[in-house]
Amino acid sequence: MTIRPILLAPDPRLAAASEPVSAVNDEIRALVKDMLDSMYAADGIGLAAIQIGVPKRVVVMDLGPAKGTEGEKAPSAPQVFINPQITWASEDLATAEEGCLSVPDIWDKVERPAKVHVTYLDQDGVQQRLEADGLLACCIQHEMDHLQGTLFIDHLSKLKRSIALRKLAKNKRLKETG
Ligand code: K1U
Ligand code: ZN
Repeated sequence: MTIRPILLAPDPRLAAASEPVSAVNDEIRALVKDMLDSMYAADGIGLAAIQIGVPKRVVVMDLGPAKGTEGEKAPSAPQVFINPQITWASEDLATAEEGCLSVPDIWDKVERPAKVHVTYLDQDGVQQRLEADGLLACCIQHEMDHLQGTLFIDHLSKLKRSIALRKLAKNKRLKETG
């Protein structure tokens, strides 16, 4: 198991666009495994490759029910999206509370299309299609934003975003000084 450190805002690498994967090979499958290990270790439900410093268009998610013993979350329904593209987004919008492993301890409401259709490659390089609504639609759009260098706090008002960044900096200082 390889748990890689997760980049934290305002790391400039999180603001860069990621490159498409040219071939789904063992190197990409090893990246996917590290991403899943890192996501589960951080108690997340999604992760984009750039969050562990790899600027490739790869996303993992697991919205499965929490399993395991003593409150421990076990892997339940991992999903892997390579070169995902949104092919359709509904006009109707949904608002949901979002968090981000790269923006720890900050949650806020974000409005996005309620439903999306997504095409992507799976780990065997086979083209797949997903119709998503609810948390799945919210999470895949959040993760695909990462591939464009966008964080959920970029969807907030200027004031809310600067409050979030100040809170992040304060939390970082507190962690460093104990
Ligand atoms: O991109 C990320 O950093 C992952 C992010 C995904 C996400 C969450 C909520 C709405 C949209 C997208 C997270 O996983 S944040 C952590 C999280 O969801 C969580 C953590 C502990 C307990 C329960 C949930
Ligand atoms: Zn995120």
